[in-house]
Amino acid sequence: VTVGRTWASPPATAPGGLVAALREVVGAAHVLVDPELTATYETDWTRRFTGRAHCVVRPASTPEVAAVLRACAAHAATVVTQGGNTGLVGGGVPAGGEVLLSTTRIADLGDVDRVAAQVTVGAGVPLVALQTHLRAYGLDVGVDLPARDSATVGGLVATNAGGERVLRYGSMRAQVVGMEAVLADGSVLSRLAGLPKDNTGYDLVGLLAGSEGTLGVITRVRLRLVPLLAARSVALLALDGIAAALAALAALKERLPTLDAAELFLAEGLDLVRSHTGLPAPVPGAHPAYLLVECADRSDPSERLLAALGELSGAMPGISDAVVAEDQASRHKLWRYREAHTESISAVGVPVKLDVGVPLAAFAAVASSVGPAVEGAAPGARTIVFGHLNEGNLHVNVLGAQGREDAVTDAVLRLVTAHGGSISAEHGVGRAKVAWLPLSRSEPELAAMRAIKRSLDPTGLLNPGVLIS
Ligand code: FAD
Ligand code: 2HG
Ligand code: ZN
Repeated sequence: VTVGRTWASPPATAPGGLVAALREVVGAAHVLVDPELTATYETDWTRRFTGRAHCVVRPASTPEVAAVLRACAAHAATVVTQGGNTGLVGGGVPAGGEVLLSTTRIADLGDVDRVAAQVTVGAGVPLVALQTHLRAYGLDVGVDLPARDSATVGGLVATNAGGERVLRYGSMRAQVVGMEAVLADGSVLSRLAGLPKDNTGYDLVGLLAGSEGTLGVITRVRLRLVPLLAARSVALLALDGIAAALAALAALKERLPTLDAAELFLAEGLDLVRSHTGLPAPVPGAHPAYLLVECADRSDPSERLLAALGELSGAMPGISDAVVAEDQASRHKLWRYREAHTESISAVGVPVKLDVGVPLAAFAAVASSVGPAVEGAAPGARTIVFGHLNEGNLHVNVLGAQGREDAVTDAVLRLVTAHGGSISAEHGVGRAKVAWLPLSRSEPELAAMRAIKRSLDPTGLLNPGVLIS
């Protein structure tokens, strides 16, 4: 098992002449070999995964990507695709010696088709740039997440990212109505018509979504859009435990058709966020659990949210306190308590990140068993748990487990799958969880996945060691 540790940095020794060939394709300025320039591409956001690239190549279009892949194939070099490098499972950084293909120059923002409510954009467009582009049309994209400033559309599709609005709109795959992608042999799949009805066989677009760069390089994406719902209201509930959070969520879903987020964090995560950010306590006192909910509509949803909370506070003893934010600055402040978890954890150390999906019926049991499971695998390690409650998506972050990463991963993923859960809810498998994929996929499924990989990428050019061993 080669997960759970930082890879050594072998000398970049891909076959000679490749850099020259790539310069021919994209221009000398867009092939980086100087370690000072390549360094930021070679380590992932968490700092857990790192490896030297043979070089970094930055094509600007689909034909350039195709020519890059052909050149790499001709030189028997392997390729790792990278978008915004915000991935959390080590899938977008080299293990050592690969060509790193950065998509950030493929950043065209197409005209919005208002009738169809669709847009085609380059894979390297950051999510925030897409959101800004759409705002002018009164439209939005159905996925949002804290890495929005850097995460790219291509990365979001390749990982089938989830985030904070899955409750209302589904994950990234559900937003994709078309795609252009370059396969390992340089051929181009182009399905950008965005036809709402198109029953002509295998769903290749859906297959590439969530393939984590192992089947092709996504270059353009056609997305379905949702109305921009600028009238928002956020509430933070302080609760006596996870069971109360689940009960409150069920009651709020019944009452609030405009609900679009339901995020959970616990006392320990809040303490960490507060010491990192200097934020004051959101409500007086300390509470075991917090549920952040957001409603979004064309007209102000605050009144209905307040009314629903009023009904709950009389009927549910587990709710200790609640605060509601209506204006943008106060909403942002409440969101910070939840969204600042990842950076606050990384400020303390390099965590083992385990993003898992748990059936809601087992959610409270798993969430409370995770700490003891980690303690058994890495005594003294610190476990911080938070996540997207509606989807049963727990983010288990373990600090202070250096040298015990595999043991911690094994303990948590076995606990989760023993309760019918998934080893990855939204971040993907990447390099971090390859060894544990059989916990979530049966042997026939793995065989089918390997057969697909072999038929689309017979030489193993793309993202070797990611997703499929
Ligand atoms: P990268 O990190 O560059 O790559 C990720 C994977 O996709 C790699 O395997 C890479 O090879 C592949 N890839 C990237 N671009 C392409 C392409 N064009 N074609 C083919 N393969 C490609 N994720 C969530 O799901 N929900 C969250 O709420 C969430 N919050 C986050 C918060 C923070 C602070 C951070 C740092 C990360 C968070 N993430 C979250 C993880 C991350 O943002 C997502 O996985 C995102 O989709 C990665 O996009 P990226 O452009 O950074 O991809
Ligand atoms: C989030 O929901 C992200 O904030 C990151 O998915 C989770 O840091 C994590 O573990
Ligand atoms: Zn998340």
